[in-house]
Amino acid sequence: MHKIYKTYKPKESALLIGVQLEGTTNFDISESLQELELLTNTAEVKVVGIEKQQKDTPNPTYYIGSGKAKELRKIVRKKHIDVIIFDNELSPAQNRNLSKLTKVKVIDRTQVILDIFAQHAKTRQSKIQVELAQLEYTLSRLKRMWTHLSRIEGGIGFRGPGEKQIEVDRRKIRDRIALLRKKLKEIDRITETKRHKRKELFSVSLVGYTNAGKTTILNKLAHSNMYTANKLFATLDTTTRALELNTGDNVVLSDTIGFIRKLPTHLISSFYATLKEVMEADLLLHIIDISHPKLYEYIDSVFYVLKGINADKKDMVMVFNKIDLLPKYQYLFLKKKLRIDFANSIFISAKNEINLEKIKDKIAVYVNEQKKEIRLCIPQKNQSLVSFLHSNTEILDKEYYQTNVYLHLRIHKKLLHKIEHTLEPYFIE
Ligand SMILES: Nc1nc2c(ncn2[C@@H]2O[C@H](COP(=O)(O)OP(=O)(O)OP(=O)(O)O)[C@@H](O)[C@H]2O)c(=O)[nH]1
Ligand SMILES: [Mg+2]
Repeated sequence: MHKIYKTYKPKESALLIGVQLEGTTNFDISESLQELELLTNTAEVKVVGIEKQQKDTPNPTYYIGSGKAKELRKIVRKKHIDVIIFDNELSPAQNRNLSKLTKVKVIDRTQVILDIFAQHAKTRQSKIQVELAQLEYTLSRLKRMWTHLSRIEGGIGFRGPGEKQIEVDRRKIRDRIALLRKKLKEIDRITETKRHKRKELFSVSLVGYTNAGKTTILNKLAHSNMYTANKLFATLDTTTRALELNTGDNVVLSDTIGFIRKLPTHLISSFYATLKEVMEADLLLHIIDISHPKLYEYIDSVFYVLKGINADKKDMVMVFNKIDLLPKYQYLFLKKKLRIDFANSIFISAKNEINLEKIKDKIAVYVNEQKKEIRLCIPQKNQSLVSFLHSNTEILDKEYYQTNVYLHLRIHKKLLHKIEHTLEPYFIE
């Protein structure tokens, strides 16, 4: 049994706070707060107020100025706020001082994200990964002199092993982390065997900002029925489906967890196993919601996360999705600009099934690059090999002569590598 806490207090009321520090613009902070609001809603907590403050440097006691902190106390009472959510990262001391002053719990963006993950974790693997991320987060806070949060109970930010963690000492947390890592390794060993079986197939991974439409694309292309939602982090587990291209080639297509700005590092490291599919992919399809005003920043955040897992140099196709949401002329204008900025791009609507075939054709181009032409002379009596080659390679030419069959074919390099020893006696070029 995992300690992820699944029953939550729905409809807690939250007050969001963002501080505009030196070097950030008012637009940046508004945009970031808007996303925090979406995250908070996804965590099923109601946002009843948003406060902004401009400050050159954070106040050591409260992060915000002390006048503003007292003002918060009044707002909390007046609007019956249950939780204050900071867009900026507070030190444990600032957090404690603020919750003492306002008498409600104070959490930050990372905790909201961890909370959503706790709610969305369905499989054993993702549950362990979420618990691991929560513990790593707590441990890093403990290191920064967390004492305790008395009288503050449950709800957002304190789901999962939350309350218990605070009581147990660091040693226990470390032991638990070690145990979870071991469990993950075991699961990874099993999935690794499955992955190994698929290794000869070309693998394509869908990556992108959360809510861009990755799962919808997988469902449409591979005729599957995975959960999609207008929510952040609807998908936490990696799903893999077979996909047949128009050339007759089979590839594997996998969908995984979405990325977000300021994705907590604990999450990236905990979800390492889930992201393995991305790290080992032959091709990445980077899915972008073209209708989002901040699409360039979203693209940057995705590259940032990819870099963190060493996958930013892989072959990549930019897939701009949701073109149905843009007015025609805005779409045409944007498309022209995006084509200049990203040479390798396609424009689709997964929902309305526009240009989905282009994705398959694009994958086929990459698959073709990975193929090699070879010529073989095989004895006709080796029928099983000949028919295997017929169904798994592209036959360019075939000729029977005496007791042999001559084959000129195009074979995937991975498959060639795998069966090279079998073909060895028959190579003629
Ligand atoms: N209008 C429109 N909506 C779309 C399109 N593609 C996906 N959506 C919607 O966008 C929302 C998110 O889609 P998902 O497929 O769940 O997105 P995702 O990238 O898998 O998101 P996460 O798993 O949360 O990271 C859903 O409500 C979809 O119905 C599209 O082409 N047009
Ligand atoms: Mg998804």
